[in-house]
Amino acid sequence: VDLSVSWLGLAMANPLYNASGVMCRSVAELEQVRTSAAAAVITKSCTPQPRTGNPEPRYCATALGSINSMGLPNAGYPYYLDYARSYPYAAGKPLFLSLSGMTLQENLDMLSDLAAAQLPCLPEVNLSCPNLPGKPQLGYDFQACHEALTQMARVYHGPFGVKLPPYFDPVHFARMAAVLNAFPALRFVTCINSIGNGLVIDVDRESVVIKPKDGLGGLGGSYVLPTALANVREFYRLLPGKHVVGCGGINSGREAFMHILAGATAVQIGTCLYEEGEGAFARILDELRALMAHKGYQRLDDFRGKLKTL
Ligand code: RRO
Repeated sequence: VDLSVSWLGLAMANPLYNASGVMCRSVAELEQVRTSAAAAVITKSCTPQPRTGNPEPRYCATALGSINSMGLPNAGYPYYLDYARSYPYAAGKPLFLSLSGMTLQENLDMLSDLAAAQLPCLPEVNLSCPNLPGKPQLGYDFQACHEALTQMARVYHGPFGVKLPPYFDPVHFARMAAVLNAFPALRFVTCINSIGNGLVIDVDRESVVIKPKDGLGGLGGSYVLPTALANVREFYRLLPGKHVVGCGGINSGREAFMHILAGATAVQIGTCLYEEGEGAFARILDELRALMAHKGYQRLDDFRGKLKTL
């Protein structure tokens, strides 16, 4: 069984890497991912200046997934740029840099600087952080997304991608796809960020479980799998010629298979990686390989995007 993926001129030994935000804030964490069975690495979303993020507790795992309101804690764009400058690209694990400016101007500043640096890493611009008090998710404002992408494409001419929030309505899928299809340099979309502003309740304590926003936070893990799959499948159909990266609810080879069947080129692991550690990559790969062998598939192209309807 051959798990390799080649896309955007990049070669990956397999389709798995970390979801931005998990195991990727410090160089030590990034190196944990890079030296694992993951086939690529993405950094924590960054802002021009370092941020400490929201007050703790700000992440909690449950039986079905996780809730977080981290608030974009990060070491600052220059820290991740330094990592990207010294990254061993020749070792064959592509590097993605997640950018999440607090304003359009901050994204433009980071993208201009990254363009000047001429590095082989690819930006994934985060249009979907749900956890900044008072700030709506850009991905839910189609006109603002069109304006932001127009200005970003003016300062950054290379291939890039965006991290999208989950959408829940066919009209919204179509409207966002129309925006994204206007930008040929936009080569991939990552679906999905966490489902924003859920509320997890602890019955024993009769309390919320995270401190920021009186307990509201982004949901990840098994809670979000069907929503993630719907977003992957819909954007796979609506964005011909672009790649969809699947993220949301992958705990085993089975969910990785589902994302790829729905059309994902590659897949990211978030909550499961946070809870299990980097050993999750090798385990999920073993399971995916076994499932493919059982079905008689030799490579990912044999089933990618081939989800049947009734
Ligand atoms: O840091 C966060 O609170 C965070 C971000 Br930027 C994001 O994009 N998604 C998420 O679940 N948490």
